[in-house]
Amino acid sequence: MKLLYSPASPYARKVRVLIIEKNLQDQVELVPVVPADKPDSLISANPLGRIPTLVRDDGSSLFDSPVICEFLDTLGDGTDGRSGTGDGQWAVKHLHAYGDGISDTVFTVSMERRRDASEQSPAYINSQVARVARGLSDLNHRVGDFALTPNLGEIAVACSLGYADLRLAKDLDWRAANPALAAWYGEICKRPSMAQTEPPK
Ligand SMILES: N[C@@H](CCC(=O)N[C@@H](CS)C(=O)NCC(=O)O)C(=O)O
Repeated sequence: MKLLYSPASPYARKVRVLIIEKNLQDQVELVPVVPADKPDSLISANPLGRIPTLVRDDGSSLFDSPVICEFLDTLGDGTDGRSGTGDGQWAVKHLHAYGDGISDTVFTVSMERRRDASEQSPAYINSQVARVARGLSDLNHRVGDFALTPNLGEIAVACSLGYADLRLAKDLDWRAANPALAAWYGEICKRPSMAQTEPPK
């Protein structure tokens, strides 16, 4: 299989973290692409031109990242609880969506800042930064339940924090405001899966 990805994408990072956590490196080749260039390899697999996109050995493709993660979690030794089971799966899916929602919000700020300066809206950027701050403050109260052998929800949150560091470092001192979340993140970043997928500065 091939995973089309870019090194800074928090969504692709989740998939890359999961691949390492589940020891699937031999089964998935990582192929870096630049979505803005609309390479044929990406557009033919995903007409929406977004990464991550997984191209399976039979040529079929899977996106977006939650679908890829749930598929990969069925491989290897089978599901090892990364997706949750029974009623517990809903808490995992919820946290996964929560982490992705934070990444989505950071991503909108990043996109807004790529527009011409005269077209950017500081009020819009401030409202998005405030949305991230509210989410992280709430997660700071929930983090006591988080594990260090991460499920898909915890992986999504960890990758969203890495993305906030990458794109909102000057806007948000989230560690000072959220010490419990910062402590958990500091520990989870020691895992090889997180250390090996750190986005480029
Ligand atoms: N919900 C999607 C989001 C994917 C996404 O927005 N990826 C960005 C990169 S971080 C992308 O491909 N952007 C290129 C574009 O939209 O043209 C997922 O979870 O896979």
